[in-house]
Amino acid sequence: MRRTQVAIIGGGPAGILLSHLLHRHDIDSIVLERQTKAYVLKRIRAGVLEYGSVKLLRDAGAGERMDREGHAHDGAWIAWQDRAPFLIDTKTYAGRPMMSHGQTAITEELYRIRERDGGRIVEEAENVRLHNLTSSAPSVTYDKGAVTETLECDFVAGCDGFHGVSRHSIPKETLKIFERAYPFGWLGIMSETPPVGDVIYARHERGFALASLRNPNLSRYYIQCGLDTEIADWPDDRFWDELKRRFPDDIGRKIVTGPSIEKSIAPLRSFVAEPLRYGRLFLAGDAAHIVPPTGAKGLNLAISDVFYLQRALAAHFANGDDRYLERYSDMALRRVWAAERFSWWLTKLLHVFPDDDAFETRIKLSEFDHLHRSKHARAMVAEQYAGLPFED
Ligand code: RFL
Ligand code: PHB
Repeated sequence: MRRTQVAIIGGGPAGILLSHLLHRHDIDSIVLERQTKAYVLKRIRAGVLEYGSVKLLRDAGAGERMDREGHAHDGAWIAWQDRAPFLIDTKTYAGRPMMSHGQTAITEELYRIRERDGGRIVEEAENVRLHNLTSSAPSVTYDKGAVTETLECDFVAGCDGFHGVSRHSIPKETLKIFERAYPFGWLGIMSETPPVGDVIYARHERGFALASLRNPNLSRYYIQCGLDTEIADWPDDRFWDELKRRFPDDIGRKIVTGPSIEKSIAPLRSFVAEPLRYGRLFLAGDAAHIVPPTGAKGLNLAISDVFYLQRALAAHFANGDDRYLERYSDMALRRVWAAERFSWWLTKLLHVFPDDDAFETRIKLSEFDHLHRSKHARAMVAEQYAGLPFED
C-alpha cells in the first residue's frame, strides 16, 4: 500500500504541471500514466501559448527552455481567399504577446524537472480505478505488470484527457455533458522546413488551412479534411499542393515544402462536462473539456485549470482553507466556457461546412470584412485569442 496527498491520473501536460506546482508547495503527489513516457513525448499537439500560460511556466521555474527555443509573436493572421490578411494583434489590443512553443517540448521539460526533483511518476499504470471519492479517504487501484497496487490519498486529480477514466468515475446523474461534433477534421503535418514565419489561419472555398511553426527549421501545417479521410491517400505532394491552394498566392509561394516527419488526423469537437468536482475528485484539462483547435485554447485551458487547482490544494494543506476548492469548478468553468465560445465561433467562421449555402457564405464573408474594417471588432477577437486573465 502506498500513500500520497494527491493522486494524479494522467501524465500529460496537465498532470505533470500539477505535480510540479504541488511540489513547490511541499505537497506530495504520485502521477499514474497509462502509457510509457516515450509514448507521451511522441505525441504532437499544441503549438500556441497564451501569455498567461507563458508567465505561469516562467514563474514556476519551467520557462527557461521555452524562452530559449520558443518564438514570441504579436498574434496571428487571418487570410480569406485572395483578400489582404489582417493581424489578430494581441500585443496592441490586449497588451499581451503570444508564444509559439510545442506541447511536446513543454511536456518533455516538465518531465525533466519533475524527475530532477525526485517526482514519482508511474508509467504503464493500467486499469486505473478510483474508489471512495465522496469519503475523506479516497484511493486508487491500478495494475503495474502482474501486480495490482493500491494508492491511498487525500485527493484525486483527474488529468487523464478525453479518453481517461476519471470523468467516467462520476455518476451519470451528477455529470452534465454539453457537446458539439463538427463534420470535418484537421490533417496535420510536421516538416523540417523553414516556416512562413507567422501563425496564419486561412479560409478558402476549398476549406480551412493553418500555417504554424515550432522553430526556425520546423513547420506545422494543417488542412481541413473530411471525416472519412485516410492518411494513406495524402502523400506529401498532394498535401503541399492542397495547402498552397488554400492560402493567398503571396503566402502560398512562401511555403517551403519538404518531406513530412509526421502526419496525423484530428477530429474536431466541442465538449464540456460539469461540474469539475465530485467529492474529492477534481477534473482538469481535456478530461473535462475539449475545444476544436482553431482557437489554440486546449492546452492553455489545461494550464489555467491546473493553476486554479494547485492554488486551491495549497490553501487546503497550508491552513485548512477550502474556499478555493469549493469555488474551483465554477471558477475554472467560467474560463472554459469563454474559450469554448471563442473556439466554436472561430471554427464556424473559418471552415467550410458541407451544408453552407450561398447565404451562409456571404454572412461569413461580411463578418470577415467587418473584422478587417473595425478596430473594435479586431480588439474583441484579440482579447479572446490572447486569453482571459486568471481570476483572483
Ligand atoms: P492529454 O494531453 O490528453 O493527457 C492525458 C494523459 O492521460 C493519460 N491517460 C491515462 N492515464 C492513466 N489512466 C488512464 N485511464 C488514462 N487515460 C489517459 C494519457 O495517456 C495522457 O498522457 O490531456 P491534458 O494533459 O489535459 O492536456 C490537454 C492538451 O493535450 C490539449 O488540450 C491540446 O493539445 C489541445 N491543442 C491545442 N491547445 C492549445 O492550447 N494550443 C494549440 O495550439 C493547440 N493545438 C491541440 C492543438 C490539439 C490537437 N489535437 C491533436 C487534438 C492541435 C491539435 C491538432
Ligand atoms: C499548432 O501550431 O499546432 C497550432 C497552432 C494554432 C492552432 C492550433 C494548432 O490554432
